[in-house]
Amino acid sequence: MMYELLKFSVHGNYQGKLIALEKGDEFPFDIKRVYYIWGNEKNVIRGHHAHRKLEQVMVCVAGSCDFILDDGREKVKIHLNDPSQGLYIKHNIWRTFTNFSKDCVVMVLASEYYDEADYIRDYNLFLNEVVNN
Ligand code: T46
Repeated sequence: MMYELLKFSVHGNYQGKLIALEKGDEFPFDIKRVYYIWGNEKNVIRGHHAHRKLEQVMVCVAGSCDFILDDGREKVKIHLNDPSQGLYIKHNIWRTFTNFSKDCVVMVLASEYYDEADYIRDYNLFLNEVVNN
């Protein structure tokens, strides 16, 4: 399976809404790192890489964008526009993301600390390393 869409429980009342994420039934791993991405022009294409080990959950906390995932055999496009939804991507999946709304903020929860050696940034290397082995 290339990805899972996680649905988070929302605590809501007259004040507004709140989501809390911690490892357990609703969240798959211990979070070691959080980063967020915003201020992208609509048609910018980010990503263009896979990870050897890292697992991540992407949450579009404001606005919307599209993730395109590729396991070397097929591609899928997932539209994110709901802060109560998390896109869970395990390792060995090539990803790009684009089609950013002006107000888009993507928060990413990661299973590992930042490590450039974990990135596969060459598509042919990805195919050789991941798909053909
Ligand atoms: C991913 C997608 C969704 C750091 O110094 N620390 C970090 O934790 C991260 C994520 C990045 N950086 C530096 C490395 C680059 O100089 O920030 C710069 C931009 O990173 P990158 O070009 O990898 O950004 P994206 O948007 O292409 O990819 C990022 C994540 O790197 C990646 O894991 O899955 O967001």
